[in-house]
Amino acid sequence: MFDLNEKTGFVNTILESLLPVSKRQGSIEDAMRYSVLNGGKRLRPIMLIEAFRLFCADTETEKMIALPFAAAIEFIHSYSLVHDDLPAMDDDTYRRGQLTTHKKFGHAMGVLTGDALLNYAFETMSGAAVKVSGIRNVEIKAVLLDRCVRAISEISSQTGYLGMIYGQVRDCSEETDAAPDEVIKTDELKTSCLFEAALVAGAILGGADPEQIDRIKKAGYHIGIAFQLRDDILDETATFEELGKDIGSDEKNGKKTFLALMGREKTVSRLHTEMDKARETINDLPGEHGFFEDLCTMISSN
Ligand code: GRG
Repeated sequence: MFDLNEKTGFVNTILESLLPVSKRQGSIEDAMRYSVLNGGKRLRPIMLIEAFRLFCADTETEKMIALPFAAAIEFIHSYSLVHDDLPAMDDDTYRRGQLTTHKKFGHAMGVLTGDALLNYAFETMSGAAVKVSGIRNVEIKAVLLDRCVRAISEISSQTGYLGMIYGQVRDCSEETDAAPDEVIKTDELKTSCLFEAALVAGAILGGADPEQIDRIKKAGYHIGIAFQLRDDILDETATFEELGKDIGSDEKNGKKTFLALMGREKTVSRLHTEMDKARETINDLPGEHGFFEDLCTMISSN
C-alpha cells in the first residue's frame, strides 16, 4: 500500500509554496491559507500527479505543469467545501477538524474566500501555461501549451454549471422521494466530476491518447461514486474525531442519500461494484498503476 501521509505531505509543500502569503490576520490571503492548509487528504491532487506519471516520467515537465495543476484542483476542491459549509447550504461548523471558514472569518468572508480560491485556481493554471510559452523549443512549447489548454478546458467544464456546480444545485433541491438512480446522478455530478477532472487533466498533461483519456475518465467516475457512497456511510457511522467535520449532516439537512434510500447492505455492495469497475478500467492503462489499485482498496476498505 502506498504511503498516503508521504504523498499528502508532498502536495502540502506545493500548496504552501503557491498560496499567497498572508498579509495580516483576517485578510483574504489569511482566509485562503486557512481554508486550504488545514489537513485535507489531498486525494484529488495526488490523483492528478499519479495520472500524469502514468504517461510522462519527465520531472521538469511535472514541475512546470502537473504540480501547479494539482494545486489548482485542490484550490477548487477547497472552495467547494468552503461554500458547501455556508449557512445557505449545509450550515456546518467544523471542517477538517477546525472551524469552517465562515465561522472563523464571518459569512461574507466565507463567500469571498471560496470565490478567491476558485479564481486563484485559474490564475495558477494559466500561470503555468504562461511559463510554458517561454520555452524556446517551438515544438515542445506547442505540445505543452496544447495540453495546458485542454486540461484547463476539462477542469473548467467538469466543475462548472453542468458538472460539480449542477451536482450541488441538485443536492440542494433533491426531492425527498428521489429515485436511487437520481441520487447516483447527483453523486456523479457533485463528486465524480472533480475526480474525473483530476485524472483526465493529469492524463492530458502527461500526453495520454484519446482512448486512454476515455478510460481514465471512466475510472474517475467509478472512484467518485464509490467515494461518495463511503462518505455517506461515514456521515452516519464515524465520529467527529475521525472525520474532523460535523457528523449526521446529511440527516440534519434532510439529504436523500443512496444510503438513506437503499440501506447499508445495498450501499456497501454498490460501493464494491463501483470499485471493481474502476479496477477493470485502470488495469488496461500503461505504466505502473499500483497506486490506483491501492486507492481502490483504500476506498472500499473503510
Ligand atoms: C459548488 C459549493 C459547491 C459544492 C460542490 C464538493 C461539493 C459539491 C460539496 C462538498 C460536500 C460533499 C459531500 C462533497 C462530496 C465530496 C466529498 C466527500 C468531499 C470531501 O472530500 P475529502 O474526504 O475531503 O477528500 P478532504 O478534507 O480530505 O479534502
